[in-house]
Amino acid sequence: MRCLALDIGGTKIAAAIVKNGEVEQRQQIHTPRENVVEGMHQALEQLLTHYAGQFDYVAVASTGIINDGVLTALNPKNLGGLNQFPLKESIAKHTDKPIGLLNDAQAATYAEYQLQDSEKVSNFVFITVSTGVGGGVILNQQLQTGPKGIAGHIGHTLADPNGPICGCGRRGCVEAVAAGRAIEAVSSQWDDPCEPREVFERFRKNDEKATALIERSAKAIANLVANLVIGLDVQKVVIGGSVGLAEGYLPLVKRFLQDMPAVYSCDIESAKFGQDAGLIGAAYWVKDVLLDKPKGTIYG
Ligand code: ADP
Ligand code: BMX
Ligand code: ZN
Repeated sequence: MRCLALDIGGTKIAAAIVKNGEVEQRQQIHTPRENVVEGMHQALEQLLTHYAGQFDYVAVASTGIINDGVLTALNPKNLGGLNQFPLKESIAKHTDKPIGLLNDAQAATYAEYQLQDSEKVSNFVFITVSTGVGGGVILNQQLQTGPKGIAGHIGHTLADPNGPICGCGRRGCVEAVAAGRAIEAVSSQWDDPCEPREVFERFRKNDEKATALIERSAKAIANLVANLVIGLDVQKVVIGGSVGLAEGYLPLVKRFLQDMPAVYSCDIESAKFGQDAGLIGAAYWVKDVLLDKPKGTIYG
């Protein structure tokens, strides 16, 4: 079966044909930042038209809470203010093939868990540190999507009660402290402003301000990992997203975790599928859970 996989993030939309876990014809466009509703409809039309006739089903991994085919932004600021979007309906205008959807981090979790030895690792978490901070949780070898698709939104647990207000409305979320946009919110105000990519370059050259900013992010993620270990007995965490995969980031998270008592520790690795985890995971999940499901089975 050939899958048209789409991965819609706050910064970029990736698309590819995925067949037997292999990614072909990958392309990437910017997530619309202005006229976001119309922009999203147009981006989807453009991608569906481009791949027309080349797939048997569509699998979408998207930022936001994905429930009943609708995208609800928990943090609308990550999507230029887009709050509610009829994702499935918009895609269905351009294809009569089956369409399945789930949250982007849940999808990446599903992909990365395929690479684990499920006998040894039954409780597993994936964290993306990207535009926002997303997550997916596997408990007893099963991906948790939750009754409303919310499960895994661990970027909106508390990092700092006195921290910045998050785009979701709560104060001090992990996302408001650790995400790419959180780093940018600070670095764009410097006398010598720069984007997160450049903050990382300065951090690697031991620039003091850049190091403090990256450390603030990594410390929040280390504390998030510790909370998951102690709350859910998570055995392994995989980290992805452009910030999470940036050189020097993971060693910092590990270092902060090692500073804590041993009971809070677990294995941490970077995403083996890298930037393709969402595409591959969506393709597998939609096939396994929606298309191949035994008749009469009801999922989320
Ligand atoms: P998305 O959130 O759309 O899935 P990414 O995983 O690429 O996309 O995350 C985007 C965020 O990562 C942005 O805040 C951006 O500034 C930041 N970013 C992009 N490239 C890098 C890099 N090489 N190093 C560090 N941060 C990066
Ligand atoms: C936000 C939230 C999550 C998402 C996470 C990572 C929105 C629009 N998104 O916490 O659903 O999984 O960001 O998303 O509320 P990304 O865009 O950084 O990949
Ligand atoms: Zn939040």
